[in-house]
Amino acid sequence: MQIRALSGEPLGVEVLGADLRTATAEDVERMVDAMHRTGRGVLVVRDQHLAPTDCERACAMLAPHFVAQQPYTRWPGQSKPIPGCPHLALLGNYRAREDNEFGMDVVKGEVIGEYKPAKQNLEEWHTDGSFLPNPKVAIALYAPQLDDALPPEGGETRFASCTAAFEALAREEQEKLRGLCSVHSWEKFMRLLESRDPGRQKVTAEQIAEKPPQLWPVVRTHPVTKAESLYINPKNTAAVVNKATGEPIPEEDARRLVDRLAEAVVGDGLPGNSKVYAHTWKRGDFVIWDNRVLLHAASPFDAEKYQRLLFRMEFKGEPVLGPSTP
Ligand SMILES: O=C(O)CCC(=O)C(=O)O
Repeated sequence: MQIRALSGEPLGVEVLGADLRTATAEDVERMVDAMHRTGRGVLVVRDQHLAPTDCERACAMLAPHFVAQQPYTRWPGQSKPIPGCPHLALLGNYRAREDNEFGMDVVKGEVIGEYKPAKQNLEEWHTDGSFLPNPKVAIALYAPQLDDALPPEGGETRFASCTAAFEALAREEQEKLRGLCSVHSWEKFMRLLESRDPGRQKVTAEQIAEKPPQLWPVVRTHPVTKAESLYINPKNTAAVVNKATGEPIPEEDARRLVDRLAEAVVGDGLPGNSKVYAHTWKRGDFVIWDNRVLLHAASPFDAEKYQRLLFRMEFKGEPVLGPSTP
């Protein structure tokens, strides 16, 4: 097994010559260690041949490093369950080649994944579930060995490091940011999705009450590497609050600050930008990323011409640790 930094990229390590169907706990530990220490939170394992149940096994092996596997709880628009794979969801516009593809309750020709067209803009960049009391620690995607399930252009998954962005800031600015928190709001996120799609069912006051906003530090510490990084989510930030006084800063200043910090992380967000690793999917790629220290975004592709299918798994959350220098 060879583990090396992704050549010419700002982040990411790749593993060659490994098989996640038979990898030992020691192999997995080496991969995760390289992902944290060298990869700034992105690990790409190449050339895998994984059935859905093998993905389950791979994630069970990874789980001790990322709190625990998160069971897949389905809401409208998401993929149907795969029998025997309680942690697995499907992403993309792929149509079943036959009835009961992957053992699912689907008919030939049915779209079997959750498909949300991506945009190229900065708004697409996010970290998953920051509005939860325990934001997710990691997400994994796998590109199955199918010859018609990846677009030949577009459809990359883009990553940018919130740790690198924090480290590049001036000391005085780092110090200022350590004194701020931001409000991560599920309602704000839902209203954004509703504004993009007027036909989308509006969330109710009751649903909003079930997911109250969370106040998280703008600078967080990684529990393993102890590195500090920015923790922002432009899609769902409702306010920025001064930690010492508990007072929100003026709304316009908060919006400008979050936009500026997002730009510090992703630049213009486009593939080719020196801050961005755009993962071009190949059949058999298994990618896991540390959701605590990265922003990510899917790139658009021509869904009229091409199909895309990825298996998706996630890992449970943990409370966000504040700055290591109070
Ligand atoms: O489809 C992709 O490339 C990214 C998916 C994503 O944003 C996620 O799983 O949170």
